[in-house]
Amino acid sequence: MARVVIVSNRVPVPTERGARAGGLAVGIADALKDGGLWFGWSGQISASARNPVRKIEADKITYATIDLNQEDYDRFYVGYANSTLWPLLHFRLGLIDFKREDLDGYFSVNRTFAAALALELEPDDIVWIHDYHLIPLGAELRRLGVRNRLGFFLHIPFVPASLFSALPQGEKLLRAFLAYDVVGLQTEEHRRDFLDAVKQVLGTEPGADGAFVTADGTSRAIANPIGIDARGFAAMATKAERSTETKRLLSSLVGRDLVIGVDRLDYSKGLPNRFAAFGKLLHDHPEHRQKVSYLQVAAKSREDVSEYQALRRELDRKAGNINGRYAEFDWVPLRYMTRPMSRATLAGFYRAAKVALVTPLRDGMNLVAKEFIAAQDLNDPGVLILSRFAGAAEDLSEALIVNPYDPGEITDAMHQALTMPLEERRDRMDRLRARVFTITAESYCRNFLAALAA
Ligand code: GDG
Repeated sequence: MARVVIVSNRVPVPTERGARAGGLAVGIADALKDGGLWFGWSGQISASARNPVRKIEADKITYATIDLNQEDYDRFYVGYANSTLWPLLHFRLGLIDFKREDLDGYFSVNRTFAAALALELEPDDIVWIHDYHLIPLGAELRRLGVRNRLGFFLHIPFVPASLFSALPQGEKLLRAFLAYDVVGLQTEEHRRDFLDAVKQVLGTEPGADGAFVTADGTSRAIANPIGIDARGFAAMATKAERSTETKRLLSSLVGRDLVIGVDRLDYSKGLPNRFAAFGKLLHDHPEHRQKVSYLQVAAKSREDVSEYQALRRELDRKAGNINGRYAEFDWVPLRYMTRPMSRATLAGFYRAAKVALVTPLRDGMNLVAKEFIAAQDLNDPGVLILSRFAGAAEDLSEALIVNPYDPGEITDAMHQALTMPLEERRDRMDRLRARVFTITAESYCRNFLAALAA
């Protein structure tokens, strides 16, 4: 069987300590269950720039990483990837901070990755590249003569062609997708928008099956939603129910209902509107005062990007306002933490929660929604409130679906969730679980690799 090679910006090297937030590693680890190579950035910045590849072996997987130098990090990672592509592909043109040097740095780091990776590849390897940091990697590999099957998966949304056209030199980026045999997107909507941009910007007419002919052969765009290891996560949550952390949490609630949110601290996640909605709940429905506690875990992320620093200040202030206004000496309405927690602790907390708030303004998929569902106790399940702009909403229609641009809709959904009869909660959760246990990390990896091998 061909060896699988995974490439992602960050590599979850097993020796690294501590919890880190982020959805990508959660979903794709399954592709290497029979072993393989995982290649990418070490997460280290080193002065001597682009050190040779460092390797660690564990569980039949070789983790191979390279460092970036400070300039690479500033231009490629902080700059183009996270200050141009991330806001653009989350529909936030106003937050784009484009610099030509960043674009050059982005392509240059992709060339460096390609040069280092090409040396590691064997002729039959199947290469699966992940996410917006590495869009041009396939084209750079082809330039070096790599003939392997190359697949790419975009974890974040794609935008309509009219928005994409705002990207300076966007044509160059879009053309880079054509080097792949398969381009995967999270949802049908993202796939449609991607194919439409290919057509409008590059003038290449895709076939009905999402295939288009390129200089290198045929390329195909597929929708392939990511999932989680639902069984594993459910087991973790059941076990964590009896953990010290969950017991401490429950005893601190003294019988109050728990509302939970878990996100990277990112402007795509819609946290300010969520806080506003909770404030409005306490204002409009005084009967919930002292009866609910909302725990928001907002794990710090991308702290070198200025927009994230601004968001953090905004949330600090908003959390303070809500608590200053509504807290009692023995009740803090909003518990807001920016420190990450362990995955097992989170699993237990999801299971303890009555309501989960997943209200991004845009999200490729959103795995927190799926984790919350997998963690529920079916005898007394919680209620998921889900933004219609999360990719997950395409499939999870039995959640309470909201438009997060109107905090009032989130407030109404919270009230509905907190007062929902057990029967209805069970009914909805049953259907949601069926989806989350069908579309899993395993099915996601299997489908993509099958499409790539075809
Ligand atoms: C991107 C796309 C897509 C969060 N806080 C902590 C923590 N987390 C974990 C969650 C979940 C993951 O991070 C977040 O995944 P999401 O899918 O919600 O979001 P992104 O990080 O933005 O992921 C997204 C995903 O890629 C996969 O394709 O779904 O749309 O944006 O697993 O549990 N984990 C730990 N401590 C925390 O404090 N350990």
